[in-house]
Amino acid sequence: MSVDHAHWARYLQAAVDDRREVTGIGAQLGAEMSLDDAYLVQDALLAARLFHGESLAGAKLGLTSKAKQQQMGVDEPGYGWVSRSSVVPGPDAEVVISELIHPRVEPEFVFVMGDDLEGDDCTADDVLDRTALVVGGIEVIDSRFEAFKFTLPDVIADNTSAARVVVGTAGIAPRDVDLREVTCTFTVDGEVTGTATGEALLGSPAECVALLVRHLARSGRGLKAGWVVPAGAPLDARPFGVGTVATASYSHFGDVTVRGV
Ligand code: 0L1
Ligand code: MG
Repeated sequence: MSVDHAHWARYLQAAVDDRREVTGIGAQLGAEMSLDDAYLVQDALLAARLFHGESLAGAKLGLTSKAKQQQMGVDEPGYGWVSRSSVVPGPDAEVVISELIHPRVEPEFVFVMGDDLEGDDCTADDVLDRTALVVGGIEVIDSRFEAFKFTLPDVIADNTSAARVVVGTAGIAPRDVDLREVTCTFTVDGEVTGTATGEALLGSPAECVALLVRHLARSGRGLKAGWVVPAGAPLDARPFGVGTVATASYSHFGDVTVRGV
């Protein structure tokens, strides 16, 4: 099956620009896209955004916890890009809901890179060596697909539903604590949705970032010093609308709060 990557990138960008849900790509092709094709659609989407003046502030992982994989019915992580305009400084932030389609919020462990990092043999130790800080965050995801229903290739083409990411400031050096033991409690409108530790991210947040680096190495790319790298949500995502207040409280990174306005 031949996939027109630029066409599907325009299709997804139009959904972002018009703030409307669209039908899954695989459903329209009549067959599931390959993951390679999905990443090529994602690349075409990124290239168009860079052409129109966007810049990169990082890269991300999604679907790295069982909670997220079960919520979305997939069994592998996905990788995407963090654009500069999507980064919202925390720890207390507001996000304009009318700019989005049907957003959800989820807590994130965010790596702030101290040095460039690339290589198909990257390990969790390499990640810890090149990371300046790990901070708490909240990602606002906004699948462009109807009712957040998608296949893994669809969501990868859609840059893993990335929309906004609130990045906290109270971080710690990555070797000052075992990141697997950092706890996160997520509260939405006063209700605790759950508590999890970093271990929920495929056993190790640093190993998640190493997976991302090895993925980027397949196309000769890597992480850059100063980039932010959300490693994934240890808990499932919750609806986020006007008036919603979500707080992620981390044992070692303090609180990060986002309000929908
Ligand atoms: O960051 C994420 O885990 C999002 C991945 C895509 C799945 C979703 O939209 O929930
Ligand atoms: Mg996420």
